[in-house]
Amino acid sequence: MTSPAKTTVLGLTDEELIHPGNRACTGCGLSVLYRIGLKALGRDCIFVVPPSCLTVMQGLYPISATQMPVLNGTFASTAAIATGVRAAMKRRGKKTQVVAWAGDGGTSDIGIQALSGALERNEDIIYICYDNEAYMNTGVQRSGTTPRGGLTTTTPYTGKQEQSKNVPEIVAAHNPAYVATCSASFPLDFHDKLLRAKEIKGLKYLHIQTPCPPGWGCDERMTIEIGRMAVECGLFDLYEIIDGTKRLSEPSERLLNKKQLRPLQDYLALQTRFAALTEEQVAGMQKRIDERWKCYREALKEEGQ
Ligand SMILES: Cc1ncc(C[n+]2csc(CCOP(=O)(O)OP(=O)(O)O)c2C)c(N)n1
Ligand code: SF4
Ligand SMILES: [Mg+2]
Repeated sequence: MTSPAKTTVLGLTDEELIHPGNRACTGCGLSVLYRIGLKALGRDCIFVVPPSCLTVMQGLYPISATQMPVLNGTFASTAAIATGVRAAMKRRGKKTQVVAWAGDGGTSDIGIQALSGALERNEDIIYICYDNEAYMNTGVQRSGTTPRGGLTTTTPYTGKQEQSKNVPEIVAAHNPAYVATCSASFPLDFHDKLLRAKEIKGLKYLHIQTPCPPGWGCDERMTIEIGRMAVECGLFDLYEIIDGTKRLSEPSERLLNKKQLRPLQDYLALQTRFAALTEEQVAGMQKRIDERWKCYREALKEEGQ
């Protein structure tokens, strides 16, 4: 497969679809994503957003940070509402993109049944999950995607005990039209994945790791660096699945040529949420990452690349 076209910073449209000034915290990864994501989506779309930091960022009526229509729904029903809005648009003969944009709590936990239903029906919507790995808007409670060992306000002092849910893989098991993982630290990669998603019929799912300084206990100026580290350590893999074929995206693909990945400890050390991890736990996490990347390399060898 040839590499897809890449947008550079200079190639982004000058048009801003969010107003200057919003209620996001300083250093919020979501605010970067949202600004760049809207540039890819363009004006002809309607957002469906459940309770989350995004609702706060967008503002309460009549104050709004977004120039496009936004429908705020209940926590459990984002994908179901988006289904209905898309059906209404179709009835009116409109191509308007319907974009469900939810947090990890709203996706991996309470919204998962509505998402699973929409996936099964292969609804013609874009579903974006920005994953800041906890319920941030309500004070950093653990979610289904909080990493094991991570501290939140509702985990024991030893950190979360359970393995996190791999939502993109759960979604991929439904065989939708398009699945992609993205990072707030690679906004142009996200931008171009959205451009591709817009051209595909059926359900398109994008899952974005999104650093959150107050929730992760990191320096506000480190947002982009920390998200980059997650990718460079091989912890968070960027990929696309189109027609059932998985392909690593360039920031992750380039790791295949590296003899050694950046140590996971570099990433963990910058965040107080990982303060409870023991040396053995970190070593176990590092081992799992190394094994996964060994599998990627072996699969590539088998393909003869
Ligand atoms: C049924 C229901 N339960 C709880 C809430 C309270 N609530 C609002 S936002 C939120 C957290 C959402 O977390 P997530 O989806 O991860 O988005 P984030 O806040 O991290 O952006 C919660 C628990 C609610 N609005 N509705
Ligand atoms: S709590 Fe985190 S995700 Fe929410 S607005 Fe602040 S930085 Fe962004
Ligand atoms: Mg969240």
